[in-house]
Order: sequence, then C-alpha cells, then structure tokens
Amino acid sequence: MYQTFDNTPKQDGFRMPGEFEPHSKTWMLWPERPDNWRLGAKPAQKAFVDVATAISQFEPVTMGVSNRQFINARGMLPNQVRVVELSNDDSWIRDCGPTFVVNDKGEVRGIDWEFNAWGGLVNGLYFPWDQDDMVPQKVLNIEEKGRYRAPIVLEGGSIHVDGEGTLYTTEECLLDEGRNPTLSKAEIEAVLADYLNIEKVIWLPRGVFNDETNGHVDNIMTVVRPGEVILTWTDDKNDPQYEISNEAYDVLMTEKDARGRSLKVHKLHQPNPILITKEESEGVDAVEGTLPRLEGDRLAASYVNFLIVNKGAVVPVFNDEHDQSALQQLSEIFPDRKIVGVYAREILLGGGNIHCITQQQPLG
Ligand code: KQY
Repeated sequence: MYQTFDNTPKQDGFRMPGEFEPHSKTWMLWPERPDNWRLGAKPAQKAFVDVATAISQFEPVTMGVSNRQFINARGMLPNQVRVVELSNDDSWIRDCGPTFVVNDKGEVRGIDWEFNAWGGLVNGLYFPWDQDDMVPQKVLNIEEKGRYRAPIVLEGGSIHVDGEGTLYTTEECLLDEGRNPTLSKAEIEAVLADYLNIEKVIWLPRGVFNDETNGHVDNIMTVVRPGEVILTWTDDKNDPQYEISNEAYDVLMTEKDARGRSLKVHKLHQPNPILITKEESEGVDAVEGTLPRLEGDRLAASYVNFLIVNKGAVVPVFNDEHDQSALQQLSEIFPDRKIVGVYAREILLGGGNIHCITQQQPLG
C-alpha cells in the first residue's frame, strides 16, 4: 500500500540490497529535451529503445513517458516494455527515482531523496527540476509501495552498496557545495546509515574525469558481489583519469568493508577518449541554465556504467578498440550472467550512461 512513513528504513528493518540481488523490474524515463539530447532526442530515443529491449530479455521494464511523447514512445518500444505516463524534467531515473529498500519478510519500500539536478542553483545542470523530484512518489504510488522522504539531497548514481553493510561513494560528489552544504561528512554518513541501513562508508576521492555529476561513483566503480568491485582504469599516465583511478585503487586496496573483508578489485580499462563532434554539438539547442554541449569537450566514458539485471548485465559499448576486451573481462567476472553490449554513444552525449538511465526495483 502507498503511504509515507515517518520512521527511517533502518528503524523499520529495511536495507538497500545490492544491484546483483534479484529484481522484479527495471524503470526508465524516456528522453525528449532538446537542450540535452541532440536532434530533438531522436537518436537518444533509439538508444533508449535498444537498452530497454536488451534489459527486457532478462526482466520486465517500465518506461515512464511524458504526455507529449506517449504515443511516440509506445510506438517505438517493443510490446513487452510497459509504458506509463510519468512527467519528468529529464530521463535520469537512477538519480531522480526512488532507491528501493527491502526487509527480511520480502517487503519492498522506496526512499524519495531530495533532487536538485546535480547541484541546484549552485552548479546544477538545468532548472527547474520539480517534476524530477516528484518521480519517486509517483513510481511508489504506481507500485503501491511505502515511501520514506529522506532529509538530504542525493542522487542514486552517487551511491553503490554491497547489501551487507558497505556503501561506496565519492567525496567529490557527496561533499559538493551544491548538495548539502550545511552537513558535515559525519552527518551525511549518519543519514546514509539511517536510510540505507549501512554500517561503513568507503569514500573514493573523485569520480571519472569531466563527469558533469561531480563524480558519481557509478561511473568509476561498481560492486560485483560483496567484497568484489570493478574500477575504471587506464594505463596511460598522460590521461587525467590515470591519477584519479590510481587514487581510488589505493583507497579500495587499503579499506576493509563492513564485514571486515579486504576487497578484490578488478581494473576495467576505459575506452579511448571520446570527444563531442561539431555535428553533435550543433544538434543540441542552446538554453540558458542548461549545461552546453561544446565541440571537443571530452565525455566521461566508462564501461563501468552498466546495469546488472537478473542473470545478465547490460553494458555500454562505444565502437572502441577496448569494447571486446571489456565484454570478455565482464563475462569472466560474472560467469553466471549473460553480458550484452549496447552501443551507447548517444546516451553518453547526454551526460551519463546505461546505469544512469535505469533504476532496478528489487524482488524483495
Ligand atoms: O547520472 C548521470 N550521469 C546524469 C547526468 C545528467 C546529465 C544532464 N545533462
């Protein structure tokens, strides 16, 4: 039943499960804003169809769509993808959507974080964001799940958990002045503990170079299973990502997780630098208050930004020389999952990737 609870999830015995635990479905939001997606979002819409179709091999997918795009999206998406009308400001449901929590009885509820478009009026990426901020309560209402309204600004892409008490994040993002400037690191940790039921936070210093989210953790690393993570990597000492990944590696190799385990860290080599072309830049409408897409800007490309699904993983590929080795390495890391690559340059051009445009709902 939909209702908003005053307690915290921890008080009620709920925890955030790992992404590798069973899902009941994945949520997505349909892209349409022409100041973020080039050519009226037509190429991005095709890429979103490819991602939704790939995920739907493994588990149900629901696509939230504005009233303006409902007929177009319904026509482009395969029948097995459920389409619901869901107003939004853009299509990053990892960040504006609910974070689901579960209890030992198999019940599922959702956390509705405050959302301010990655930094609000300080350094946010667009204005307004009020429709995005209402997405969690609408999703939870559709699913008839209980809701917790959390007292901090947070995006789902800025956290990963192992489901056994450990949370991974970056200082660059969670301590950024555009999110919760009045809260100390310890106060943020306390809210994460109360709402996600975690006991230990592992803080990486920074996220991927040039990531417009202020370094979301989901672009630099992900959790395979408790005690085992994947880190984006480069061997090129002249690449700015080299120092960032090395710094993160040192933290991961030094820290223990909530259960006292040392971590196994897989290095996943990033694609070669991907830059915005003139044609791509010219396809995006310039609007005051929205981050411009300039020719020559480097995109924050990483294979780590994939979604784990039931018995599979859906991974971005870029027509890059590292694509095949990335897919092969992931097949070895996940021997029981089918690894599916989806060409994702159009999603990357919008500022994120497959993990950022999806939100898994656990089975509970
Ligand atoms: O999680 C993400 N990577 C979202 C990026 C937002 C981009 C808005 N232009």
